[in-house]
Amino acid sequence: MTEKIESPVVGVLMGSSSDWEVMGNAVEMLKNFNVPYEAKVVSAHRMPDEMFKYAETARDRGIKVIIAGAGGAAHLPGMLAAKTTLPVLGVPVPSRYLKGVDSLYSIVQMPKGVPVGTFAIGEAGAANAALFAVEILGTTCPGLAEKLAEFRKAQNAKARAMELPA
Ligand code: RP5
Repeated sequence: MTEKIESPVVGVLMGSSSDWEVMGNAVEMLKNFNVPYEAKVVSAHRMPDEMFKYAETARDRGIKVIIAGAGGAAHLPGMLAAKTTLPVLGVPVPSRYLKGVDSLYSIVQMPKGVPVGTFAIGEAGAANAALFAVEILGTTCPGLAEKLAEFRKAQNAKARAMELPA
């Protein structure tokens, strides 16, 4: 029997393995929704040729959304977006000295014409970028849209059950 291997529809890229602690939150969320993904280190300034190749070939390989996390002068999301018309979601990774405010400004301030959807600095941004990718995929996949609705319901129930100290 041949096992059906689902090819990835979301690419989770990061500029360094040091970004994994944050970007792993995106992967975890995609796993929760059973979305086939691939995760790779593709550094914009250390692997520029590989970065361009990834962006140029992603659509033909079946990728629908790219999530890109980077820290510091975080040009990875913007440069990927320059080379593909797939949606690129940028996650600012906290940096050592400026704590990710540099990453945020680098990613969010794309000049008009080449958009990058920019998320919050750190874990919340990574998780929300994955949720946003699921929402995009959910526009054409009713099963995913249903799972998202269940996810929201669970959050609602959790918040309603919250209690404060007397
Ligand atoms: C960026 O430089 C990476 O995205 C990472 O956030 C930062 C530091 O990289 P390392 O020096 O830890 O490899 O390109």
